[in-house]
Amino acid sequence: MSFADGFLWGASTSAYQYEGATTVDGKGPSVQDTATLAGGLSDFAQGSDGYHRIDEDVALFQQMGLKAYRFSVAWTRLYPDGVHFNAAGLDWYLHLLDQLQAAGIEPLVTLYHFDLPAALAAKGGWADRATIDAYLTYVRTVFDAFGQRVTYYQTVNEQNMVLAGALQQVQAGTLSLQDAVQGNHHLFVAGAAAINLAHAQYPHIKIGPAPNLVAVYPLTPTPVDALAADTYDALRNLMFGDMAAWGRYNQTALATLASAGVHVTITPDDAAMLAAATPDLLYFNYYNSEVVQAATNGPLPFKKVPNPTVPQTEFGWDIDPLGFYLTLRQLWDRYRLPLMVTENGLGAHDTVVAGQVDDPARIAYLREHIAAMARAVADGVTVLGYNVWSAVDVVSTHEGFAKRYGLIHVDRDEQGQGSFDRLPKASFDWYRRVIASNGATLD
Ligand code: BGP
Repeated sequence: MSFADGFLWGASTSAYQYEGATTVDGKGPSVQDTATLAGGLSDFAQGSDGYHRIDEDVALFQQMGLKAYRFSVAWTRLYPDGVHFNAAGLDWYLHLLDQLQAAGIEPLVTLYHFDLPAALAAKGGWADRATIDAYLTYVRTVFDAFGQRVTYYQTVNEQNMVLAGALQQVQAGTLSLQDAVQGNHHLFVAGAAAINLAHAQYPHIKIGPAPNLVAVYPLTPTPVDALAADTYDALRNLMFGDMAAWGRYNQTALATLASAGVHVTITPDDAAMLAAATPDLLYFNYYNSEVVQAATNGPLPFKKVPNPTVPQTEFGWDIDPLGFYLTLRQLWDRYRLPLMVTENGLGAHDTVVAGQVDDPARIAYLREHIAAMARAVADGVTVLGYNVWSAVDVVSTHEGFAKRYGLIHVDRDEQGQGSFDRLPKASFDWYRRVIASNGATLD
C-alpha cells in the first residue's frame, strides 16, 4: 500500500468541544453553550481547556508528527451576537496559525461546526434567510484574516447531522418539519455562497462541505428492504453529496420529502448559487455503517435496525471498516472529487493505569480503517488526507466527557474536575509510527 507524498495525516477537534473559555475575550454564547443536556453530562464550559493550552497541544501534535490539524473557528468568538465583530476573538486563532506554521502543520479549518450564535438562533436560526448573510459576513472575515496561511476550508461540518438535530426538535414539537427542511436548504445556500466567494476572491483556497457519511445496507435481500435502504441512503447521504458535487437536490430525497408533505422553496437565485458552487474536494466524516428495513407505519418508508453482523464500540456504534472502503470507492465513482477524511475514530471509556493509557481497541479501529483507505487508494481513489477524531479528548456532543476519542488523554471528569494535564495514549505512539512510515506501517 502506498500513500502519496504529502498525504495529510492529521487529527481533529472542534471549537465548542475543545476550547472551553466560553466567556473569555468577548465570546458570545452559541447554541451549544445554551443547550439543555441530559442530566449529569458535562456541558461545554471548560471543554479540554484548549484555549489556555494550545501551545502545549501543538507541541504534542508536532511530537506525534501530525502533518495537519483540523479545527473549527467559533463563530461566536468573532461575532458574539452574530452581528458585531469582536477583534479579540480573532487573535487566538491567529496565534494558533502561528504555532501551526512554526510546527510545520497544515491547518484544516472548519468554518461552522454545530455552533450557531445563540442570538441568531433566537431570531429563527437557519430557517431565517438572514442567517445566510450573517454566515457570509463571518466567513469573509475569516478569509481576510487568515489570508494565504490557510488553504483548506470546510464550509459546514455534518450538515446532515444538523438536519438530524432539527428533526429531533420537530419530534419534540419545538420546530416544524417545514422549517427544519427549509433551514437545511438555507444552510446549503450558505455553504455554496462561501464556496463561490472563495473561488471569486481567494483563489488559493480549497473548500468544500464535510458531511457525515455512512454505508447503508438493507436488512434482508427483499426488494422492499433494498428500496428502503436506497431511500434512506438518498436522504441520509446522497442529498448532501449530490448537492455538494452537482449543486442540485437528489430527486429521490426531494420526492420522499414531498410525500411527507414537505416542499423546499428554492428561489432562482438559490438555484444559481448552488449550481455555481463546485467544491475543490469533498471532505467527509466516517464512523460506522447503518442497516435499514422497510416500514409502513410512519411518515418515512424506512426504519433503522441493528446490524447483527458487525462488532460495536463500548458506546454501541457499529464498527465497519469494509463500509469505509465501500464509501470511499462509491464517493469517487459517483463524484470524481478528491476526498479528505475529516473525522474517523473510536469513543471509549479510557482509564489511566500506572500513568499510562492503553487503548488497543482504538488502535485496532484506526488500523483497520486506514487499511481500508489504503485499499481504496490502491484501487485509484484520490484521498488527500485522513484525520483522526480526536486529537485530544474533548467533550462528546451527546455523551459527555466519559466518551473519549483522543490520541492524547485529558485529566478531567464529567464535572470538569481535574488538572487538565495532557498524557499521550498508546494510540499516540502508534499513530506517530504510522505517520513516520507514511501509512506503510500499521502494526
Ligand atoms: C461527529 C462530530 C464531532 C464529534 C463526533 C463524535 O458527528 O462532527 O463533533 O462529536 O461526531 O460524536 P460523539 O461525540 O457524539 O460520539
